[in-house]
Amino acid sequence: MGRKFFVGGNWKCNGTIEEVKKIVETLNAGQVPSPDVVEVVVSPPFVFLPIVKSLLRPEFHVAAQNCWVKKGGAFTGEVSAEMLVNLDIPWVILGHSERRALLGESNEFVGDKVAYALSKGLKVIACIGETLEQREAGSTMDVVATQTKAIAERISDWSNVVLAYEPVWPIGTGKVATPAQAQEVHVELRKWLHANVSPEVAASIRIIYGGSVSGANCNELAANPDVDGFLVGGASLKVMMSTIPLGVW
Ligand code: G2H
Repeated sequence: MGRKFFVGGNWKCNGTIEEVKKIVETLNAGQVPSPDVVEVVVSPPFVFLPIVKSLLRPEFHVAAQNCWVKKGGAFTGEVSAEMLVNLDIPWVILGHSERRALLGESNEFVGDKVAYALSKGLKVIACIGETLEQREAGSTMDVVATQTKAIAERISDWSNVVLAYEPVWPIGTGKVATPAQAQEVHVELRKWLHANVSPEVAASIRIIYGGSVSGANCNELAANPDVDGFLVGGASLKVMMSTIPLGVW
């Protein structure tokens, strides 16, 4: 069976209740193919998850942008996987480069988070990607393989994981990776998974691209056979998701 196209909107730390309602309204009015063809998931900040979930059309789903690495308790400021499950939030984004860079989340910590979230029944959008220095040093594949390995060492079932390849240098910069650059890394990631996890996982896992995706570049990116969707940041706030889908499916 083919891999279902996945479009995620990562709203990051943005929005007011009024803005969030407006985005949801536009999304709900969008012309989107059946959920059998495309999966749409939006990721508002924690505080807006319940309202977005309650207002969003039922075939669209929500994702948290993070969760704690283990069972909740005395961890001030954190939100546990159990809480997300309790609120019926099906997805969580883990390992985003902004958290890796700004909050010092290591590969191992992200791997632990992915394993714990999956063990609680959440589906995970696991982010990986290299910095500009790493790309220029020719170590892109080493970096993303090491990040993926830290996850692979901790989980055995990949069926609830979407891998988001998000090179750091095009994030929020408008400097999108070329379709060929995205395809190249996605292919290498599939080869890595084939050799180190299993041929089945390599063939079935959705590898999506993130980093300045917009209405202007999504068609070209999506034309690559190994690009199974997008994680869209800035442009999803401009309600681009109501137009992206029309281009890519
Ligand atoms: C990468 C992406 C969404 P943007 O962070 O995760 O954001 O599309 O703004 O580069």
